[in-house]
Amino acid sequence: MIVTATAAGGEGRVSLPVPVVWSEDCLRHEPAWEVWLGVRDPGTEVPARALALRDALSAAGAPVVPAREHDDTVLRAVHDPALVDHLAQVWAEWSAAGLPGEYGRDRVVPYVFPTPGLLGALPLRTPPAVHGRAGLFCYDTMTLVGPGSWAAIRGAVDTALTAADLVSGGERLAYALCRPPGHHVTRSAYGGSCYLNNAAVAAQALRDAGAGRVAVLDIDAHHGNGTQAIFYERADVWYGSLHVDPGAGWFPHYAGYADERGSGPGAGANRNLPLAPGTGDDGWLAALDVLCDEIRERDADALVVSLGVDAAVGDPESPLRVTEDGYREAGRRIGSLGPAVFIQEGGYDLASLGPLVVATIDGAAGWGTTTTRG
Ligand code: SP5
Ligand code: ZN
Repeated sequence: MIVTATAAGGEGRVSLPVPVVWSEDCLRHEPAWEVWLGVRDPGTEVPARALALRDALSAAGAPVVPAREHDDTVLRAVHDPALVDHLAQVWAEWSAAGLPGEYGRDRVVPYVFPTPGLLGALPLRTPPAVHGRAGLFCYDTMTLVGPGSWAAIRGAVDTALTAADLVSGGERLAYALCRPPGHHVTRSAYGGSCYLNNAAVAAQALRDAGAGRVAVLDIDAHHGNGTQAIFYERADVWYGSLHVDPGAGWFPHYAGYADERGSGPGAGANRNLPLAPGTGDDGWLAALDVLCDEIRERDADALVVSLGVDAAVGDPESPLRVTEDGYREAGRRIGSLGPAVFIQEGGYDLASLGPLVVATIDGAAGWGTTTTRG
């Protein structure tokens, strides 16, 4: 029996019984800026996000578990090893080229992108100059690399893998406090404030640990184009997302449309539910139900949840209008699906981030209701 918190708290209160996986390294990435439409704006995906989340989850009583180091086996299966090597080395090369010191370029930002229209029939080369090579792996100007970035990027992967281990080992739920986030990263290209795809790595780890069918449910406000791309031709990992309609002018602009259903062996194993700007709890939860039904029909053995809380009404980065109660209800519905690894994605309102994630995880754990359950 679980005795749950009362409105007054105190007597009978039990802690949020979901392990929170944490790596101090995740604080080391300081993007500093986002170059958006040619102007350098202050970064939104800041270390304070992780501290706000950790503090709120600890205050709710969740056990904080250190991330364990993992080798690169799963990471290099999910991603092009050239992308992993690039991220590990690019800051050192950028510094060695004198770009920060002599030219005031304090972060890695690409300026030339090898689009299909540029290349035509030419082979895709690897430019020797690091400032030219940056655009080979990065598809936007908002996702900057600095001195501590690699430690945080790799720490986030270890965080996701540790949470996946916990669920493979029998925990019903685990939460990975990943930062930087990951769902915009394809097999070989990063962007959207993301560098390596933590959720995709967790999904592959669950597969490797014996789950035959894995579902990735993405409730971040933005479409997870990277996760979709990684699994687009696979039948063993289903991907479903609800997000603000890219066709209404929102990032990632080129993916996230309803007619993207998977291809080859993965045909039918991808589902996008784009939502109109302004969509609130009712429309968002109705779309969530469509995805939950599909996950049940597929009889997934394990679930990865890309948990972005930027669909919240107070978030500066999306026009969706989901409330904290909406997130709690989403948590309940997701929690009923089976074992789940929650991976932190976006969410940028520092004041409400923590309560939103606590509400979601709390809903999933079935904890925090006002009655005593048996
Ligand atoms: C993980 C995640 O949520 N990535 C989202 C990246 C999308 N960023 C788009 C940024 C657009 C420019 N922001 C303008 C700030 C207005 N408040
Ligand atoms: Zn987002």
